[in-house]
Amino acid sequence: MANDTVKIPDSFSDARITPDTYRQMYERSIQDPQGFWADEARRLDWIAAPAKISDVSFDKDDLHIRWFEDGVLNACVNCIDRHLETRGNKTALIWEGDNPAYHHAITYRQLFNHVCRFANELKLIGVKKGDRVTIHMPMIPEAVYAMLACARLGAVHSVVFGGFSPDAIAGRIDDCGSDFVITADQGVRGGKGIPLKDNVDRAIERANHEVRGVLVVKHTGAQVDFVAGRDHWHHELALEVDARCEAEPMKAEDPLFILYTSGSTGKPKGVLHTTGGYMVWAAMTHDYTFDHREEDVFWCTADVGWVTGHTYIVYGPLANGATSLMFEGVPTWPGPDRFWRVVAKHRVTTLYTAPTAIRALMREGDEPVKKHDRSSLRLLGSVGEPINPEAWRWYHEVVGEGRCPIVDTWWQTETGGHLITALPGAHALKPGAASFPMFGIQPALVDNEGNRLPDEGEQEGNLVLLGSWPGQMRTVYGDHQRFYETYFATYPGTYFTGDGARRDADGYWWITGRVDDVLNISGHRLGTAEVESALVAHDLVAEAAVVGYPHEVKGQGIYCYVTLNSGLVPTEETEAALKAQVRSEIGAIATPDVIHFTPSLPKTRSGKIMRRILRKIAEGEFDKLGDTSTLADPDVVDSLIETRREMG
Ligand code: 6R9
Repeated sequence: MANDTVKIPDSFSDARITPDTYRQMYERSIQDPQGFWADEARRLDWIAAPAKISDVSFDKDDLHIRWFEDGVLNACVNCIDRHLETRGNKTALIWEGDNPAYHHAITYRQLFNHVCRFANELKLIGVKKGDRVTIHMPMIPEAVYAMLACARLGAVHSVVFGGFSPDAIAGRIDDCGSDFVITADQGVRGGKGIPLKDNVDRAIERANHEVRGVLVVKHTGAQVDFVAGRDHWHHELALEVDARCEAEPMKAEDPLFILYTSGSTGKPKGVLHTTGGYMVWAAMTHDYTFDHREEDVFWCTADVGWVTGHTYIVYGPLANGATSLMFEGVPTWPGPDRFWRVVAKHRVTTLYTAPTAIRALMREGDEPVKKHDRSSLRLLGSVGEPINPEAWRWYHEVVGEGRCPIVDTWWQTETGGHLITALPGAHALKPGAASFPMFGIQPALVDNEGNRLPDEGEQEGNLVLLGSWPGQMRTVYGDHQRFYETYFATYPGTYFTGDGARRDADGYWWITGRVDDVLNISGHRLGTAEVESALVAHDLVAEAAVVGYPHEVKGQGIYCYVTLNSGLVPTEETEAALKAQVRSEIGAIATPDVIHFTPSLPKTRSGKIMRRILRKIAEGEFDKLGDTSTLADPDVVDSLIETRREMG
């Protein structure tokens, strides 16, 4: 089932990238990178066009990555000013509030005014080029104004997701030494208030680094404390500034932003992206992957606190003069049909979301989807984790009415934008396959000893990338040594992704999951994602997470956490049926040892399942769960432990 393909629909026969153009452009991007990237760089407006294309070394003693080094540009100008002449009255942002009654559109001209004012306010409180500015905001247009205002001044933003705790914010303020914070009184999600300003206050108290200025956006009007001299209302400063602000000319390799992301060890890393290369990558991938058309309404459902929000709500779409939809709420509030109401209301053409959301919505059945008009949709996207074929098919058949291709985009915070993805007019689709490399990307596989696996035929191994691409992160902020150790020490000379992958006989790439999640059952390698996909393919199952645990005979056993569709009560029959399901989908070797039914799984606020915790619970090491502060709902853990104890 996972291997049948879905042909390129006729509606994409005139796509930007066809099978032939893909082949030609990919070939050129590898054979003539200078020429290819010089051409792609022209999609931006440069103050000084770059003559030097790249200067890269992954060597231990000389690790450096530079693209378009002698070019000069401003990212904000590329997202706004250059569109004013032809797209001044075009909608840049559509904002859909948590409350479905609230929504509005912001044109490029209005965006220009808002961002310039915001930038002038930042100047007023002392922000200068090169300063780090922490942004802790709800999903409101002011979050975008804040990011672009920083970019306009050459200040480096560090967006910290609105769901993070005061401790997490404090750690990030300290790590990059940010003197300024931009926040709002409150956020709202699913009708509930989130005390952002209070959290920032507590973070500043706990941080070692002294924060000099806080700019606060009034959103809900909730009562908040103010520290005189430090805190400023945005709407008050807005009265004192004008709506024009010169943009700072930036060198291509000047930093654009820092974004913190978790690794397998240590505290979160500050991933640093610079201006020229990142902007080329954001604009190019948004354009090609989503076959961007002028009249598109592009909805990326991520939060701007994650890289997906940075690249595909803000920088990519706006660099291309697109209409980008920004949603404050959650998929199932006030009802299970919220997503589809938004699609119908704003005539969304391109929907880009995560498998975890798709599975949650799938649980609600087809009716909430089908009662809304989805005729505007032409393309669907997936990001964040491997998508199981079952969810893929539902997304394709029910949501997209079988009309809309799905681009399954594999990439990372570190990569800036898509690296392996299907292109809707270029590739027949295989459900669950990330498919083919983006231009300039050379994926390769290595075994655990670091040996390159052949570039021909079916292979599975650790995914590395040969060479650089413009959107690649440049360093771990303040810790270049860690940058080397994390990504270049494992398989010297290559960038190690931390993911496992399989290339099938047709050359399609399948991401098998983080290699730290790979199971070894009686000496056989098995992707946790494969087992999960088999479980989720069962009619009764909504979601599953699989981890390894020590097993006397087999080395590792397979421990499956399973959430059934709403309203179902697990029985012995269910358990037997699921084991049989996995056995029949993969083979006897993959038969689950333990099935642990649970009403929900421990997830980060971005929806990633926290496997580290699941592994510890499976191992019975309840006192070694580590940091659970980033969980969306910490109570889940207690109930998992209780059930685990009962299971013995
Ligand atoms: C963009 C983003 C990166 C990790 C990555 C991989 C997983 C992301 C995926 C995918 C399979 C996809 N991942 N997209 N796995 N198919 N389409 O999510 O960045 O939060 O840094 O996570 O997510 O394991 O290594 P980030």
